[in-house]
Amino acid sequence: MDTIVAVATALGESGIGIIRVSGKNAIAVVDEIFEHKKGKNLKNLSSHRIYYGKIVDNDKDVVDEVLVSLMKAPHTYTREDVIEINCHGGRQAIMNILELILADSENVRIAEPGEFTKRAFLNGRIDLAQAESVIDIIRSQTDTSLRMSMGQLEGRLSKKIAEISEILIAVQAEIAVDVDYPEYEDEEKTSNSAFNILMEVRKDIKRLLNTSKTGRIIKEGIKTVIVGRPNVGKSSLLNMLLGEERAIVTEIPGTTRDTVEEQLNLGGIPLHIVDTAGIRDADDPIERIGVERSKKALKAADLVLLVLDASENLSKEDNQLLEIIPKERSIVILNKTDLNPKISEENINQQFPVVWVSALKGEGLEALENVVKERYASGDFDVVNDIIVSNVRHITLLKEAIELIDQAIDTIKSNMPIDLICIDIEQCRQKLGKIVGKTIEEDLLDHIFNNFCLGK
Ligand SMILES: Nc1nc2c(ncn2[C@@H]2O[C@H](COP(=O)(O)OP(=O)(O)OP(=O)(O)O)[C@@H](O)[C@H]2O)c(=O)[nH]1
Ligand SMILES: [Mg+2]
Repeated sequence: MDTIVAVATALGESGIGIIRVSGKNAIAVVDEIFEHKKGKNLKNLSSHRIYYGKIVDNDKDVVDEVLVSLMKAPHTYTREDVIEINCHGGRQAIMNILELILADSENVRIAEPGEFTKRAFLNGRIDLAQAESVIDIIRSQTDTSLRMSMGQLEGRLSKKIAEISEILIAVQAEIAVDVDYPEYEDEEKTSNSAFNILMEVRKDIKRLLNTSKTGRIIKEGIKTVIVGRPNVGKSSLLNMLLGEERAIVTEIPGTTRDTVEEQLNLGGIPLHIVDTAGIRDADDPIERIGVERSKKALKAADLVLLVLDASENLSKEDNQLLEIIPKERSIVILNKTDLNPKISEENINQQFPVVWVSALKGEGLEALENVVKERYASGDFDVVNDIIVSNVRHITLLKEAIELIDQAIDTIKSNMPIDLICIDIEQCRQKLGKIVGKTIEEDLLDHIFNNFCLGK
């Protein structure tokens, strides 16, 4: 494999920046530009140590003062030789060093996104499910989501998949014996035992799948949409939740034309939140498009926050909205409580939880937090210790695996020859194998790792 290099830290002003090199030429490439304080070459120094020195250009001018981590194969992130150069964090220092390394274009090239982790997978240090968890860890917005992804990196899901696969192999083996030595085996006994085992396997996979809704919410956030008629304070509510002036707020109805999307953390629960254009029968064509989008967002949401202006009587639009929002997924926000209230909870259909808020004064945040927590806290699962499936690819494969188990179970139930279920079981094992990357196509691999950031 080629030797690759990339900047592993975010580019911007920071204390340090890290440039990472991996591959058989890694040490030689860095030795060309690194002047160790004691004049030694990295190739002659011990592994898993950090060395102080300078990066110099072709004219031996000093480019930066650095610390170089030397990690010789195989005990490294990629299982190849890895060097990490810790330089000053400014964009220029990092780019100058990167350019110097890339000048040796015969021996090193820039890495693709996720290529270091892809190598960790291809070289057998981690399996595919673990590799996928790395990007989830990087993207984690909450402690819960970080812990969930760490569990996957530690191999909890992989271990469970391996367990299930082994059970399936045992079933296959038993059937094979039955077919090869029918005189010693009792087909009915084999059938019964296969049936019982498959029912258990089904339960196991089902249990994993049952965690996927929680898993998805923990990872992607609850899809939340703020709706209401114009000027009730939707954008103000978004800004209050974010703690910054993200969306434009004015006293003019129809201020928000297009949807505004943000990711936020509400008391440990991640929300993917959308502020929408006020819903009314608009004449303005641009506003009308916005209103259509709001209605669409309403349909796709896990959670709807309907904002009403408590300082005004319920209008026709408010009542219409109260009719169309989904009963089990909505919370009614009575905003502008700093003004004289004209509506009270009695005016609202009792099916909805009601929260009083003043987005202007920043009041009521905690009450809203509590209602959301009550609804979505992952009470049923222990995110730290349970296996929680959150990756769409894994969920799809588990669903396919369960279908194959069901087919096999049906075959046994209808008293067909037992060896007929072997194909289903084999295919089921292959589906499970794809989760950990045992049987996987090259283009799918590219697709998975292309979602990574550079330098990881
Ligand atoms: N007194 C008071 N005024 C508020 C409160 N929240 C919002 N407002 C005011 O109400 C007006 C409209 O606020 P926005 O947040 O723009 O309302 P919106 O629902 O996003 O409006 P559109 O985008 O036009 O649909 C602004 O003048 C806000 O300052 C509140 O809690 N109390
Ligand atoms: Mg608005």
